[in-house]
Amino acid sequence: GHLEEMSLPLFFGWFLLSSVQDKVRCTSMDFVKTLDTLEAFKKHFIDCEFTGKAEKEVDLEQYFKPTEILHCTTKFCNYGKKDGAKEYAVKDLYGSVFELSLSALFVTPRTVGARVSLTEEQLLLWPADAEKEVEASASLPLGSRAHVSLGCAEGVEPVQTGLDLLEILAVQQGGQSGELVEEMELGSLTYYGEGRWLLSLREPICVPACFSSFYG
Ligand code: ACK
Repeated sequence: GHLEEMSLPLFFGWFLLSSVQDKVRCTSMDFVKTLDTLEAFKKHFIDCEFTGKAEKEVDLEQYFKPTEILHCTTKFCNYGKKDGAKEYAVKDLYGSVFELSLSALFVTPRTVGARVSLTEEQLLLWPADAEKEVEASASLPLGSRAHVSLGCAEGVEPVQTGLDLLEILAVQQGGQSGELVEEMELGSLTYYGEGRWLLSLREPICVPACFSSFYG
C-alpha cells in the first residue's frame, strides 16, 4: 500500500561516524590547498578546465562547496522509484559498523571525492548494476564507483562525484597511465587530463561507518 512505498529511503549507504568526519574533511582540504599551489596544476588550469575561462587563479577552497553528510552510497533508491530499490533487502546488516578504506582522493572541475576500496564482505552490499549505469565503466570491477563525495562546484549535484571517479578509472583501464605529477607526503599525484587529478594514498585512511539509510 501507500505507506509501504513511503518506507523506502532516498538511499542506503555507510555513514562516517561523526568522530572521523572532521579528520576526513581536514585531509581533503589540505589536499585541495596543496593542489592549488602546484605549478603543474596552474599550468593545466590555464588550459582551463576549471572555469571555462582563461583565468589564472582559482581559490579551490571557495570553488568547492562541502557536502553535508559524509557517506558512501550503496543503493540509491529515490524513495522506491529507482529500479531494484525494493529488492535491495539488507535489513540484517542495518545499523552495523564497518571499516571503510579510503584509498585515493580525486579532484575534477566538478567534484572532490575519496575513492573507497570495498572488502569482499562490503561488496555483498553493493548493487550489481552500479557501474553498468555508465557506459564507459560497464567493464570496471564491481565496487569501482564506491566513493565519499567531499565537495561539489556550484550547481553540480553530488551524484557527479561517483561518475567522475568512474571516468578516471575508465581512463586508467584504457591503458592510459596518466601523467605522474608529483610524489607527495600522502601519496602519488597523477593527472588524467581534462582537469582530473587523483592522489593515490600511500596509507589508506580507515574510517568507521554505519550502514544505514537517509530519508531527507
Ligand atoms: O555523493 P553521493 O553518492 O551521490 O550521495 C548522494 C546521494 O545519492 C543523495 O543524493 C547519490 N545519488 C543521487 N542520484 C544518484 C543516482 N542516480 N545513482 C546513484 N547515486 C545517486 C548522491
